[in-house]
Amino acid sequence: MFSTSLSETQEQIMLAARKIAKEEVFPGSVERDANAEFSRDILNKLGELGFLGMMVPEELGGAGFDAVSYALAIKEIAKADASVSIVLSVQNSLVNWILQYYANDTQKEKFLKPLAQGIKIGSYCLSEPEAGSDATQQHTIATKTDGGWILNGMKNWISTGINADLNIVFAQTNSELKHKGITCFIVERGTQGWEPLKGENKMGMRASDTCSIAITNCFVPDENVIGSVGQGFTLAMESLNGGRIGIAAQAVGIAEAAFEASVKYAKERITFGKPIIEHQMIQSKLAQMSAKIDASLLLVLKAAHKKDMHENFIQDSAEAKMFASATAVEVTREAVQIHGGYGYVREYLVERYYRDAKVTEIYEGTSEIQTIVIARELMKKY
Ligand code: COS
Repeated sequence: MFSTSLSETQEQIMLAARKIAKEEVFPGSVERDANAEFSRDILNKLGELGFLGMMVPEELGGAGFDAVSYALAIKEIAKADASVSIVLSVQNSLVNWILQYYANDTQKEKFLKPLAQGIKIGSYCLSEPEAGSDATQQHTIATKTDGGWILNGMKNWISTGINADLNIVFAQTNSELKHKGITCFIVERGTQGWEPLKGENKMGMRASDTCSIAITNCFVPDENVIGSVGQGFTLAMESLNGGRIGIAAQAVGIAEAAFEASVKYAKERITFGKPIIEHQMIQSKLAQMSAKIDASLLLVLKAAHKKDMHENFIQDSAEAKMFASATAVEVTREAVQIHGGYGYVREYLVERYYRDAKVTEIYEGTSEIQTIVIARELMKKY
């Protein structure tokens, strides 16, 4: 049964993540945003502490957290710097998850262990210029050759694409079979024909890199096929179910940061002879913000709990992402409003939170896609 109270371990992991976020992740976040600077140093530190292999079992080099603890840790890191949290979310819920559940023992030893130990960073390459929401439309082609496959195509919007050491890549191995002809590969950094292009100049999440990847006659050996040939779309969809918990947790973290900044500011700022927190219109905003953040967190915890219990959580993770991302956008917009003109300039953090929040409604399935996922699950039930 889903309970809102955390276990002692979950509470401790959240508090540990909060401390690390404050001490190691927050410092320099303003400058990293301004300079669009990716910090490998911070990821190395987080990796040493187990944050790059949170849900991977200890025998495979990970920290062995449950999904609830994972979501709480992502929330805390996102509160300090959402750009860092997206790297963790992609690595933990997409890349590591696929390898943990679908890689063979040799692949786990070679690829999953260094990821889980925080030595390597991973990316997840599904999106293409013509395959975003409609993910079945993979135009990257993998052609069979002696001992492996030759990949050709273009990937788009790849988080950590420039800095990743290992890349999970989906490609069409049999176009006639449509989505049942998609296969999952792992491509190592530096492989000939694998070329990350210039980083995108983004509105938010500026300290994480996002790029397109040109794939030209890129040879990938048979031993780098993850799962079986033709099973790739299932891996993509199943991993995204869990990925959406990470993004929802990230959205809650951004919203919490904006809310706390707003309360602090509202207590300090005086208008009409009193702190603005004493004005009912500000109180109304804060009450709405608080209620929606609480509701979002509960949806995240419910989805994560069901994942931990090995129950079907497809609807739950889509609901958590849809609601939490809308909340993050609304809360950060109101935070800017509460700050007035000060909210619109870089001296205060809320304008960054507003910019960072928007993409949570877009990546790992837009809000519109989440409504489709929810509605399809509902139709199966009723
Ligand atoms: N979990 C597990 N399997 C799923 C699934 C899910 N959430 N959604 C679909 N599938 C499976 C289906 O069961 C079906 O399997 P079979 O062919 O074996 O029966 C297969 O995937 C195809 O499903 P469907 O026919 O529903 O595919 P659609 O083309 O209609 O698309 C959506 C389904 C829209 C849900 C899917 O394309 C999607 O999630 N798109 C968003 C992708 C995304 O998040 N992009 C961002 C990239 S990462 S930044």
